[in-house]
Amino acid sequence: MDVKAAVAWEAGKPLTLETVQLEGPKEGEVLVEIKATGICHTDAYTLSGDDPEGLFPAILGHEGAGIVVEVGSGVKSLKPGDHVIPLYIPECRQCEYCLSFKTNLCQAIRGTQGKGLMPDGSSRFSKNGQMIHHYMGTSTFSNYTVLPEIALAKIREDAPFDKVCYIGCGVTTGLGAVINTAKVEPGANVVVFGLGGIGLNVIQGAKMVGANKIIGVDLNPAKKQIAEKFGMTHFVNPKEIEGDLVSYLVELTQGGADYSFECIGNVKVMRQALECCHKGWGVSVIIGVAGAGQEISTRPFQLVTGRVWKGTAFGGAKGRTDVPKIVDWYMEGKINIDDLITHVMPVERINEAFELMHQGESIRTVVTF
Ligand code: NAD
Ligand code: AHE
Ligand code: ZN
Repeated sequence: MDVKAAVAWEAGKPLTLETVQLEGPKEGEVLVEIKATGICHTDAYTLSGDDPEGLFPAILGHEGAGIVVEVGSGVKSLKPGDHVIPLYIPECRQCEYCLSFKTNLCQAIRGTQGKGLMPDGSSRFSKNGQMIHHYMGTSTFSNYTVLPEIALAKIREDAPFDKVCYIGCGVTTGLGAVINTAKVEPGANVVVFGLGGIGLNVIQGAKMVGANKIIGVDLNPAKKQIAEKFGMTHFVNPKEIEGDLVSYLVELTQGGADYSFECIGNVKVMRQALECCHKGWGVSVIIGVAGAGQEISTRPFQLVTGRVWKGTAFGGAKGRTDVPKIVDWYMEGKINIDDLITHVMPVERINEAFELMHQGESIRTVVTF
């Protein structure tokens, strides 16, 4: 069928809105009509050319929500009409990783997904016979997309697509980093580096679990007001600090953060995030994604003296199990998504959405089809 998609033809170039061809679902696959999708910094990262797994041409996008249109043979858990959120980390419930109950990193289809292909090794997208890659197994910058059944979370039908699409990445990543990965306890002091679409959800999660000091660090002073609304107790702009930022944060937390989160993708900041943690027990969680060739470093002494460096993907959430619950939290008013979606626009204006992110003017932009 012909579908409407924003295509990334090459790194560093704007997306172009095109009519492309999409093949129907094969065995174990599902055709989904995407109703809305958020723009995450990871989409911009891959488009920039910094992603070592970045492939072109591709249809980017991994923060969507939509409706099942058709299912391929063998699909049991979904039917046409079901409302779904695509998962860039699937949950097969069968692989060694899923069965370990130690990680959310289901590996059932990771190999082909990283090559921009469906599990059978081919792409469903093309333009006049030229193959176009899938992205993160989701390709939500298209009004229709095909996904494996194991990469779809079924959600309640009264949830608005243009809000809950954000649960497909940013909301779950931020809340999950606090709840699943760090397991922040009531009374803990928390430092969050980067108050964008992810960091503000870390703040929301820290407030939810009863953290004491919730310190936000960002170069953009405009982030202070919104972060306070979500529970930040102290704002630190590194440009306004005299002297060393790490020492400043250790003093502000009277000994160091119990938990810190890097939500930027800057390896220098990752080091600061580790080193501002409390001696003996502080845990620093890396969420930000850094470009090809970038490496983190610190003195081993930082770890010898009890600080712990961890990372998290999709907040440690198991998508088919956890995403429907987070949708319920939103529908029950337990979490705030609406105030983080600062812009909504038709897909025709998708390049403007990237621009707003780069200018620091949006938290999340959602594009609709
Ligand atoms: P964003 O652009 O919305 O937010 C980034 C924020 O960092 C902005 O507020 C910016 O002002 C601030 N910032 C930039 N440089 C800074 C510095 N040196 N010091 C302090 N603040 C600084 O991005 P986002 O969508 O929130 O994504 C954040 C990061 O998380 C990206 O690297 C993204 O790729 C990554 N990410 C990872 C996962 C995961 O599963 N691990 C999921 C989603 C996003
Ligand atoms: N191809 C990138 C990987 C980037 C990355 O770490 N992605 C996260 C999700 S970011 C969502 O906004 C992730 O899920 N990682 C686990 C995985 O298996 O990719 C690179 O840098 O190589
Ligand atoms: Zn994302």
